[in-house]
Amino acid sequence: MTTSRRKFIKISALGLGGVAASTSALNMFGANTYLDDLVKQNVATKFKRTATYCEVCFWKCAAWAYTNEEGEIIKLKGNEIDPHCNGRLCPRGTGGVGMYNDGDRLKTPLIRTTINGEQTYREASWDEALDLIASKMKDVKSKYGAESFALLKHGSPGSHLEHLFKSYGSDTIAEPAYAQCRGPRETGFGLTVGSWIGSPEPTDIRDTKCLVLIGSHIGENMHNTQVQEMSDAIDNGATIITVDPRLSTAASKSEHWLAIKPSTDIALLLAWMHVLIYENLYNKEYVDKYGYGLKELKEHVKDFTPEWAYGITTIKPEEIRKTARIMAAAAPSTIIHPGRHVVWYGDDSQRERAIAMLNGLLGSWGNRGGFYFKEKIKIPKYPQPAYPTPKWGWEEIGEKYPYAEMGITSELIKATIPNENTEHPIKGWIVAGTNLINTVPDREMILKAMDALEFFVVIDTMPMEITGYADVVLPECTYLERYDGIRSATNREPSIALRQPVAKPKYKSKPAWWISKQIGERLGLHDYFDYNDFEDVIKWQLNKLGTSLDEMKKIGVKKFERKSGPLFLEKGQDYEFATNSGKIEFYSDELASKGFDPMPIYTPHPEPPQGYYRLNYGRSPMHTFSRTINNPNLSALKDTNKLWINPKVARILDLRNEQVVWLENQDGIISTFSIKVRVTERIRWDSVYLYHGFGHNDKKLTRAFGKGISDTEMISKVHIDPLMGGTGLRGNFVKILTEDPHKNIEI
Ligand SMILES: Nc1nc2c(c(=O)[nH]1)N[C@H]1C(S)=C(S)[C@@H](COP(=O)(O)OP(=O)(O)OC[C@H]3O[C@@H](n4cnc5c(=O)[nH]c(N)nc54)[C@H](O)[C@@H]3O)O[C@H]1N2
Ligand SMILES: Nc1nc2c(c(=O)[nH]1)N[C@H]1C(S)=C(S)[C@@H](COP(=O)(O)OP(=O)(O)OC[C@H]3O[C@@H](n4cnc5c(=O)[nH]c(N)nc54)[C@H](O)[C@@H]3O)O[C@H]1N2
Ligand code: SF4
Ligand SMILES: [Mo]
Repeated sequence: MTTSRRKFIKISALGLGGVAASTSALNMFGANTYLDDLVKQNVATKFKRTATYCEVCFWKCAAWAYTNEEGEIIKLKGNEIDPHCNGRLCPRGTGGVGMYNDGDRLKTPLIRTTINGEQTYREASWDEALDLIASKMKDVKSKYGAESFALLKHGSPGSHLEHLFKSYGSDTIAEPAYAQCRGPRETGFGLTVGSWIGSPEPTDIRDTKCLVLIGSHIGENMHNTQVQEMSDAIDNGATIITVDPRLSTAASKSEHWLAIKPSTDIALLLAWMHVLIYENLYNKEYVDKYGYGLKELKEHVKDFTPEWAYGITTIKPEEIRKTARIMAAAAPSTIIHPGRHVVWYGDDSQRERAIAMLNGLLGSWGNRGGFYFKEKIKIPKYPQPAYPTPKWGWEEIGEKYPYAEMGITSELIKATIPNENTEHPIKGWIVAGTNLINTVPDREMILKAMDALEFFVVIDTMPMEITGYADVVLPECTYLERYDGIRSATNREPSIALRQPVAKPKYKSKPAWWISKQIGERLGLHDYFDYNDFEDVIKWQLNKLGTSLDEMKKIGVKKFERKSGPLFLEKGQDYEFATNSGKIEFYSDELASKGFDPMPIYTPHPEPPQGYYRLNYGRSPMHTFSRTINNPNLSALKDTNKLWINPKVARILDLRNEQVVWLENQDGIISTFSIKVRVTERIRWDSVYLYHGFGHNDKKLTRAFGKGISDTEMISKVHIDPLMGGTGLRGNFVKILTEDPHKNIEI
């Protein structure tokens, strides 16, 4: 093992982490060493530590927040016993305190008003804003039914609002973490092994011998324990195989980087299955016992040889064979990682199914070094009446997708635009914790929908793009200033974590639980909010769980014993998978009966027209989506994105490093802002690449405004997954403009 490999994406105990930690990162996190020095000098007792969990992304790492005598938050540190972080926060998590300190935060409720013919916001009191919202919700309910008020949400605030909506009678609810994120993988794995992957993923990376990443860029995708476990796996000699058209950080640390032609992954997956089956390398004992439909699969992949796949994927046949043999040799301690943001080309549930099937052939599901059987603690429900049953909800609106198991954001938005279906009108929205403008593709559609709304509320911490369209804007306080629901997530062993206020809410901001309760009471829903403070709810729940708020304040995280049985299958154990056949389904009768392909097939996708390049995007290690770009700590580490261009393309177009360019997509959409070029071999010549989340166009974001290009702005075409409605985002093409297209136009 070389040292450079060992250094791979370690998240250090100080929270300074990541491959991309630069000198400026070191300076920036220098603030933490101050505290550590004090701890060493034994004066740390002056600092108070308060338990919380991070909200900078959805891994929800449990943390200790240290405050000084003035009550200022000095530092965030991972909770040592937390299985989500093992005592280490990623750089974004450490920088979370910047969310609290950001002077650009929303400070007071705002109500849209017109002054001298100009629309603007005026400051309002909480009472006025809440009264207005409640009266509009009553209005919509009496005119159209509660169902016509929709909730678009993400993250912790979403659950409080969801409770309000369900009490009020609406299940017209959706979140981008489904149809713009992981939906297809839940469908693909659900149909094949009978289980959602969920979050955190039940991948036993720390004990794996072979980890295969299909466009999953762990290391830039900073999901904490996965990065840590991958680093350990590399130290322990695991083989990493990365399939990515870009030399991602993970790819650069891999023994095998397969620089696949974008959109052709299913062909590779089929060829791998061909090799495993026809070279008799699959896990025969496991497949005989737990598999269903191998015979059909064998016939199906007969002609999908590595030579066939080579013509499609550009990956050499010997490379396909070699990597298949490596996976088989390591099996069942092999993981073909499901990925997470998997809405790519519209056939995503089928690609995920192919991934699940490969894992099945290798015997990875339920085996050490593969996938473990996850478990979580059910949080007892605080006493309340049953929710009313809505007449319709997210399932009834828009196009129907048989395997959609949650609301589809884009369908809900589309259905808001007045259409011939008058049965399910959507007239009001509350948007909480999601910046739809930078999150959901097809901006024109979103603008039209917002235009058609009778009433529109946004609950956010920051003046993001979406807030500018609302009738009422409510400032939520940050996660460091509030209680939220007890964290309970699946893991190797169940655990819970506490979030409580570390500091008093700044300005006039308030927590989402309070906002929901206030609106609920104004709607006469007192019985659903039968507590004074959310603390009461948490206290009650913790007592039911055999602990207490006092104990949780001391420990932050509590682990529980597993009750569902061992982590892995015993040798020869009888086991029923939660599929129709009770087995891992290589062939799906269920899909066939609904008119879908019972086994995945490869279909070619549109290619970039002459002069255009495929728009590829991904995660910046120092940021979460668009939400952290303005964060003072994190923008100091990375304040803009760049456009990665292959040297061949740079030569053809005569582009240099740092040159300023603009983008125009296949539908003639031109980027609002410019971006600097980064010429690099790390991206294929048929694509360009940029980090997601940049290109903010709200001037109130003083650090983020106008920095870089928003990938979302360039995505106007979506390829919809016919199984579950996911919006494939990777079929957009851009050309590079070297002249300012906005000359003489003020933005
Ligand atoms: N083009 C493109 N689109 C994508 C993706 C992509 O890579 N490219 N990724 C997709 C994926 S995987 C996902 S999961 C989604 C994510 O989608 P979103 O979660 O919508 O992503 P953000 O843009 O970060 O928007 C979060 C919003 O919540 C606000 N916020 C942050 N903390 C709080 C809080 O505590 N309370 C409240 N009320 N608001 C808060 C932020 O200020 C911000 O406005 O985006 C999807 N969309
Ligand atoms: N730092 C950071 N970490 C995050 C987040 C964040 O905002 N910031 N968000 C979190 C969330 S909610 C999610 S869903 C995950 C998403 O994280 P992942 O699921 O790991 O990543 P994606 O964004 O889907 O993948 C981007 C990679 O896919 C490659 N790619 C593009 N096209 C193709 C193709 O056709 N085939 C193949 N094989 N590869 C392709 C790109 O080159 C890039 O390397 O990240 C999570 N972690
Ligand atoms: S992975 Fe990082 S940003 Fe996400 S919850 Fe953990 S510390 Fe916070
Ligand atoms: Mo996501």
